[in-house]
Amino acid sequence: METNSAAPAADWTIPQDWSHYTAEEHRTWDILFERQSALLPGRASETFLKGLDVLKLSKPGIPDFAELSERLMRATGWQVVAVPGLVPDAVFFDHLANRRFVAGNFIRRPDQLDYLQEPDVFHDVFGHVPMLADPVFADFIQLYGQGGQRAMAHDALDKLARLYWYTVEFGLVREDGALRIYGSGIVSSAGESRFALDSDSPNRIGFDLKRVMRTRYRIDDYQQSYFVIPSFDALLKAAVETDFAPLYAELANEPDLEPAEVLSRDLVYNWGTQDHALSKAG
Ligand code: HBI
Ligand code: FE
Repeated sequence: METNSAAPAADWTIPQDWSHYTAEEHRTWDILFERQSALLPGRASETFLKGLDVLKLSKPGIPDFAELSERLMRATGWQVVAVPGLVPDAVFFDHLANRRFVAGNFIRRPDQLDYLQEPDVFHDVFGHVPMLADPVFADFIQLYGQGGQRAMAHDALDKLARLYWYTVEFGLVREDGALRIYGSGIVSSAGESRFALDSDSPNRIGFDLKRVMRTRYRIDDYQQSYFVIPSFDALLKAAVETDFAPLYAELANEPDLEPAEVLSRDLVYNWGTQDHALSKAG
C-alpha cells in the first residue's frame, strides 16, 4: 500500500486510510489471526483472551482503528492511532502518557508471516491492544509513558526499556498455578508462543523489577530468558511504588546482566538449557 510521503506531523501520526488496504493485505491479517487464535487458548493469559473478545478483534480483515478506538475508549479510555513505523522515543512516550497507542499501519508481506523486525499492524494491534482493554494493564502502560519521559532526563532509558521489553513485549504471568503468555511479541508469533512456554531452552525466572532492568535482551531471535509476574496487579504495584530516580542512580553502579544469566537469588521456574541459542551461535 502507499504511505503518506508528506513530512510527518509533529506527533508522527498519519491517517490509517483503511480503504487503502488490498484484499491480499486483509488476507494476511486473517491468516495470522487464525493461526494465533488456534494456538492461544490454554497458552495466553485470560486477560489477553478477554481483551480479544471485548474488542471484537475476530472480525475478518485488518481492524479499522476508528472503530477499534471506540471500543477501547469505552473499556479503558485508550485510543489507537496510526504511525508509519517506529517513532522517536519521546514521541512514543508522549502518546502512551496520553493513553494513545501508536500502531504501524502497514502489514507484513506474505513471505514475512513468521518474522519481521519492524512492528506492523498485526504485532501492534493483535499483540498489544487486547491488553490495553484491561484497566490495570492500561494504567501500567500509561505509567511507562510517563516514566519514559523522566528516564530520558536521567539518561536511563536503556534500563526502563528493559522493563517494557520483559513485560509488555515478552512477559509471562502465573495464572491458576500455570505459566501463561501475555507479551505482545510472544502472542503475535506462532513460533515464540510455543517456544516461550514449551521449550526447555529459555530460562523462566520470577519477575524482579531491579533485576529485569539490569538484564540485556536480544532483538534478533527468541528470548533467552522470560520473566514471570505473579499478576498484573503486582506488576502495576511494583511500578507505582518504585521511586525510579534513586533506582537509576543505583543501577548506574551495577553491571548489566547477560540475557541468559541466572543468579543464585532468582526464583527459577525453568533453568534453560539454552540449546536454541547455542545451536544458532554454533
Ligand atoms: N515506536 N511505533 C513505535 N513502536 C514502539 O514500540 C516503539 C517506538 N519508538 C520507540 C520505542 N518503541 C522504544 O524504543 C521505547 O519503548 C524505548
Ligand atoms: Fe511491540
